[in-house]
Amino acid sequence: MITVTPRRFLSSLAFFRGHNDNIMTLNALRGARLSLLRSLYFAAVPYCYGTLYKPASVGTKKPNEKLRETARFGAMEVERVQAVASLFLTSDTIPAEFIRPEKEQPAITTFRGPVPEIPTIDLSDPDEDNLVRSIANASKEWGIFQVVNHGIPIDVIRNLQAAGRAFFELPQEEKEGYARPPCAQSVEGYGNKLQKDPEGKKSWVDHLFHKIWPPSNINYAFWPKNPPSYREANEVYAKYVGGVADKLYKSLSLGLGLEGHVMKEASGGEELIYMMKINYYPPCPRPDLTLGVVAHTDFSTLTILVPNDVPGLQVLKDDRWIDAKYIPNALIVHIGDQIEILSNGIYKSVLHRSTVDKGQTRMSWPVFFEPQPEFVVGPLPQLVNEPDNPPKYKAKKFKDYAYCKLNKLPQ
Ligand SMILES: O=C(O)CCC(=O)C(=O)O
Repeated sequence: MITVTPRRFLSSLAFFRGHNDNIMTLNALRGARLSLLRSLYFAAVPYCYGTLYKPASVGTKKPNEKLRETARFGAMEVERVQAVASLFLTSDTIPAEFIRPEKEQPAITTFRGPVPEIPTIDLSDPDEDNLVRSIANASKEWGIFQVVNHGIPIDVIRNLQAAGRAFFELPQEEKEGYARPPCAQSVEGYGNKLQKDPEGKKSWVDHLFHKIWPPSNINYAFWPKNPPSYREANEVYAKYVGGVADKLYKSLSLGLGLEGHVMKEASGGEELIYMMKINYYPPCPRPDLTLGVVAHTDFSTLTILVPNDVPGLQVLKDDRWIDAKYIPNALIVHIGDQIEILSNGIYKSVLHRSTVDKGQTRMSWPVFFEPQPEFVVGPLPQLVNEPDNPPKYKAKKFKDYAYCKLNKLPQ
């Protein structure tokens, strides 16, 4: 019996193209190849995951070893959503594992009536009391707000975006050189799907994670060498975004009647890790059925996110999923779980998710401000008193919090 491996199947497609160019129009050929590749996707995915991919990638391989490995196991590229999307460009369907249950599908669950807008805050407001009040109120009522006049020059943001986009436009094999080793403890690297999904569903997004601060924690193996501007763009952005975070921590402290330095120190102080993530949501033929990032709150203290101009972020407000408006040059700030814990529940971490677009690539650049793994976070003693106001959360090391959350275990 001849076993049809994904590689044999691909070679026969190459043969097919070579011998039929003269009798088929290029477009017809492309259509035929796409539908054959789509069939290959459906036929080969279990094989690739179960047989080829696993044994080849167990262990912690260096990025360049992974690159060679991907070249050998070329069919592995179907694992990335960007590659899947390119096979379904002209289709009116998507693979079943991307179709969310109805209770999550954006077409069914997005609220379309009149809604209040996520607060927008001018960070250059000279009236500090007003600024503190606006940030504290938005953090209590929404857990999310947009900031304008934040002081990060437009060029710094454009350079960050251009470098990230150029990375995702590299050939698949080159991107695989930065893949997160499957058994690694850290989230750093190129890949998708971090959290376990009990129903085995997938999300329409690929990502790249790497630390951008502090310098002693950076692993440059996960920083793309291409485009060459990538490193400088990220280093410059790290300096600026840290300044915005400092300003926010200060207002969040003052908003609780605490001294300005408290929140940052209790979040990890100068050792705070800035974890960059780039989300790449390719165009999707059925954005009504799928999600980019599924509903979650962030593990972080704060998250500061740069979006591109394709809307997609949604937040749950008063039990309704509502769209975040795209505001040119604004940054989106999420209150994360650790600030909710430190404030003993006064500030709320925001439940959010992202949708995808039919015709355009959506991208976003969240930076998660996280404590070091061993750093302990719990309700601030200044905000707790027994018996009236007992702690609502356990104090625990950040690494233990993250482990429980990633593995859906009780905190
Ligand atoms: O892309 C977005 O707007 C949201 C991304 C997000 O929530 C995440 O990456 O955790």
